[in-house]
Amino acid sequence: MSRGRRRLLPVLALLLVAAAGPSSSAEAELVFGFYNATCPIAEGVVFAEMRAILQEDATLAPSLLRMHYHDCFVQGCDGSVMLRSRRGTAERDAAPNRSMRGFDAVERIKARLEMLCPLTVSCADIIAMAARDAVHLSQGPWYEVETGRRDGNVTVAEYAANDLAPPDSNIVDVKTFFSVKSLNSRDIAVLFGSHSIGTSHCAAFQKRLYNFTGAMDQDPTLDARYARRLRKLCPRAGGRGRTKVPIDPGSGFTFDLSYYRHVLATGGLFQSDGSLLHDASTRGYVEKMANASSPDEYYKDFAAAMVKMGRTDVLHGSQGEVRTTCGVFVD
Ligand code: HEM
Ligand SMILES: *[C@@H]1O[C@H](CO)[C@@H](O)[C@H](O)[C@H]1NC(C)=O
Ligand SMILES: *[C@@H]1O[C@H](CO)[C@@H](O)[C@H](O)[C@H]1NC(C)=O
Ligand SMILES: *[C@@H]1O[C@H](CO)[C@@H](O)[C@H](O)[C@H]1NC(C)=O
Ligand SMILES: *[C@@H]1O[C@H](CO)[C@@H](O)[C@H](O)[C@H]1NC(C)=O
Ligand SMILES: CC(=O)N[C@H]1CO[C@H](CO)[C@@H](O)[C@@H]1O
Repeated sequence: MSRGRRRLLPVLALLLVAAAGPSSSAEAELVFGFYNATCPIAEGVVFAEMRAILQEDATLAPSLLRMHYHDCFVQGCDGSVMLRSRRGTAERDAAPNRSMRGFDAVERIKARLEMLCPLTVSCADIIAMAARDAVHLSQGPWYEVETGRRDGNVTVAEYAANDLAPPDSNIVDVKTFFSVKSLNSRDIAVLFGSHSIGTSHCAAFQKRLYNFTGAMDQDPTLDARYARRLRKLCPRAGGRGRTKVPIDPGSGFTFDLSYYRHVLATGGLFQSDGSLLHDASTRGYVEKMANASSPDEYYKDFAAAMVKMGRTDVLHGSQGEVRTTCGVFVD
């Protein structure tokens, strides 16, 4: 699909949502402690499993945080990010998902919960709780997660390609993709702080280094010293494409404010990170958090934005289902 058409899709979706009246996220019926009565140990089990999982592989923390974002943006937070297709047509087969990890971790948590509370805790809720625990176990805040999501059984690869902003997005594109999900400029500035943890393959930002406008040039908004470092890590030929670099160099596994300092000083790793500087309101937030002496205010904002993102087009009540396995084959 051409770039132009791809960018139009969210705009069309936005018009449809506007025409249909209040978005379903406004009617979501999630609560804190949905499993209080039916599986009171649910949150504790997820946390204990997450701690064990991250002890074995600490690099899965950012992957599980990212999974919640991908789950929520593609067809709502309905666990469909986990579904599998033998024909390669599931969300997780789409280009933005190629670098996703953590599917086995979710399945491991699910298996444990099936032993303790069969057919009770949805995959979508497990992903939301795991994302929260991943942040907390990366020295970030702990916040209450709303629960009560049910799982969808539909997955369409094209939705992932259409609903997830590509890393070369400018701020106008980013705002379009997020407003379709009822998330505003402030939510964008706050949620992007998730890039305080985790890594990226060179492919996601290589164009900025070698062929920005198609004239074999470099992105002028990228700090020259940082660009030089990135060119060393990611040579033009791309190697075997497996190299990963921290999105927030220097503190890539600690959930902190250094992401904002990094973006302000260098223009960030992805164009979409740097794009925060090209809009007065998002830039204001970056500057504020880059200068903040304590992360407390950011932690509060982050918790609120995650709860809001976690309400995106959820299934609840008798909608959807609760499965025994998250990654079932749909075809
Ligand atoms: C315009 C929006 C966004 C874009 C373009 C974007 C793009 C990307 C890209 C390209 C990667 C690297 C993938 C790879 O090559 O391995 C990445 C990683 C990551 N993203 Fe985002 N992202 C966006 C928003 C978000 C949001 C809203 C969150 C969380 C709420 C998030 C959390 C993460 C995390 C934690 C990682 C690290 C994953 C890992 O280390 O496995 N991102 N993102
Ligand atoms: C579950 O228990 C917590 C802590 O007591 C409480 O804050 C929350 O409102 C309860 N939720 C439900 C749905 O009962
Ligand atoms: C640089 O970008 C232009 C325009 O997108 C493209 O035609 C050209 O093949 C690219 N060159 C290299 C070496 O990637
Ligand atoms: C934060 O620091 C930057 C650069 O050091 C400065 O330009 C900006 O005005 C500061 N913002 C606030 C809110 O203090
Ligand atoms: C998907 O879930 C709906 C209920 O939400 C159910 O009616 C339908 O039979 C399910 N389809 C499959 C293939 O499981
Ligand atoms: C983890 C995962 O399922 N990755 C898939 C992403 O998409 C590619 C290309 O379709 C698949 O080959 C991967 O298996």
